[in-house]
Amino acid sequence: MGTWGSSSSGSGHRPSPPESIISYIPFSSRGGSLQLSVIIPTMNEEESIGQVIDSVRQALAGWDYEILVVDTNSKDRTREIAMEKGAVVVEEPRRGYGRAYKTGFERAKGEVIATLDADCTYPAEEIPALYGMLMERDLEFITTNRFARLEDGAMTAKHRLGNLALTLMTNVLFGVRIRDSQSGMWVFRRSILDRLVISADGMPMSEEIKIEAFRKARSLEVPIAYRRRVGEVKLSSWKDGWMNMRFLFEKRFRRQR
Ligand SMILES: Nc1nc2c(ncn2[C@@H]2O[C@H](COP(=O)(O)OP(=O)(O)OP(=O)(O)O)[C@@H](O)[C@H]2O)c(=O)[nH]1
Ligand SMILES: [Mg+2]
Repeated sequence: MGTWGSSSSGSGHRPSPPESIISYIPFSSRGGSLQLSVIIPTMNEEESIGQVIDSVRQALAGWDYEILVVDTNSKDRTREIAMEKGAVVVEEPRRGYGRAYKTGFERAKGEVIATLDADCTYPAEEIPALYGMLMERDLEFITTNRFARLEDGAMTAKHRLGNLALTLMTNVLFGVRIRDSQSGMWVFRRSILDRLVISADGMPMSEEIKIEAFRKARSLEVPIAYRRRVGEVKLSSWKDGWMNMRFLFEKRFRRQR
């Protein structure tokens, strides 16, 4: 099955035991299936989480789905609002965007998983079309390109430049062809997680899942609209940009997976 592992625990250490027996069951053969799991990672997103859940519900009326909100120590009303709106709240106290997704994947019951941020930037209304494309074209993984329809003010020039550099380097180092290596909206079959090696616990998980999927699964990048964020920015541009760049080199030259 897929290797989740946190980055590494030093030599001579025994691998830590799985958090639950469910970790032993391949993603491809887990029971209790739903059509779709929508996973939303959150950290202090009370201003926007309600609106994001509402837009997912509106888009998926009549579908057989669940919404998992994976929350890391929110000090505001994020968890309360998510519960009030009927989402399943999964508490993941360990920091990290990638960590939150790995925990969400372990809990997801959907045959297909859709992801998006809790900040109203991604178009939840496009989930059904992306799902349809996945099925009709017999794809396994779809990621999205935010640069296709970028709303005014949705991304600073600095972020745009950073994204461009990271995407270029991703393509050069891994021989893939994508336009937006940092998009956080993906729609994919849960079963492919058995094949993907996802080592990053932080923001680099976003580029890593695309690299893995584009190399190991039938994958496509699709244009979407991207909107201005609601609520406080969690990203530290220089620090996260640098970590993402460093991760690409480490994955390519050190980890050799
Ligand atoms: N559970 C969890 N969620 C996180 C963590 N870090 C970020 N998030 C969430 O992950 C999503 C992406 O984070 P953002 O701050 O929006 O990062 P970004 O989209 O790259 O940057 P913006 O352009 O500012 O939106 C948001 O919904 C955050 O609340 C974390 O450590 N744990
Ligand atoms: Mg965001």
